[in-house]
Amino acid sequence: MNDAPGYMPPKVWTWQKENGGRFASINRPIAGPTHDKELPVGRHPLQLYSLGTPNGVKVTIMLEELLALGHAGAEYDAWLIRIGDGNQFGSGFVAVNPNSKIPALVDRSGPEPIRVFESGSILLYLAEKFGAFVPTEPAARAECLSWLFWQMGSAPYLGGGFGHFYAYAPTKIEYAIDRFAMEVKRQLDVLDRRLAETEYVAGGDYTIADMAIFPWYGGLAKGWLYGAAEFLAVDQYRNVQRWADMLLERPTVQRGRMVNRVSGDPATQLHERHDAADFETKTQDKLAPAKA
Ligand SMILES: N[C@@H](CCC(=O)N[C@@H](CS)C(=O)NCC(=O)O)C(=O)O
Repeated sequence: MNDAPGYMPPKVWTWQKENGGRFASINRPIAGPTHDKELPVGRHPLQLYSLGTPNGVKVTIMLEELLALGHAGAEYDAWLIRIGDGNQFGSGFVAVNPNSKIPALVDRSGPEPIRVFESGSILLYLAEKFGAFVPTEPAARAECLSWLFWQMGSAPYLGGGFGHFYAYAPTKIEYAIDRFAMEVKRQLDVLDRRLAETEYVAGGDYTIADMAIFPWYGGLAKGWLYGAAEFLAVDQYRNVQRWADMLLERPTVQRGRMVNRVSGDPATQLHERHDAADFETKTQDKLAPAKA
């Protein structure tokens, strides 16, 4: 096996700053803010502080879905949190999410602001607030929430496990890549078998379970994550592919994927979203002739 040679853990772990791999500059063993920085507040009831990663995209898809359904109360300002620059450690962000990770939401529609952190919790909060995308009938609701929490429990193996060791770790460790590739393929198979039985993940209806799972497992199936499509042979998961293609056709999903995005084709990046017209401006930018 091609393992890193001869590491013996010391009696007590100490922080070796240079050992953090690609994220050495932001990973720390302590919580709390590193600097004072208030968060900006826009004019809409909902203030989102996020980045266009799979966890961030779950929430922007949900907000775009709610707006498309006509819920004006779902109007939102999406502010950019650049995690590579440590924005998640500013005092204002930490006050909204003590865990210092995007996405974080503040609902300012009531007498007192309500903070919500953890993407699954934000999806459920919004679904309950607007009475949409989560079933009320007990069996259907249980199925939806089971798949939502399946995603929350599973994705760390995909991102923090497989993605980290396959794409980001400074050395390729066969044992770690093997272990997490096996688990991620098992997860893809779980989803594939489910989607062989039902149109959407929780059954016949599109729900927050789809919105949570799509950016991770749909993204993996479509080859957007970690350059691992061939390695994991994602084409073999035909039902996941069918479902991901179906969701990708939704204009709401397309818009949600643009918000707070800072990589890829510049035409697909809307760094901040403060108005529905921001998407059109973006499209016009794309169509406008280049300035001489
Ligand atoms: N369980 C959390 C995970 C959030 C998460 O890991 N966010 C990442 C970006 S996808 C982050 O903010 N990382 C910054 C850091 O770890 O400092 C959720 O679903 O909201």
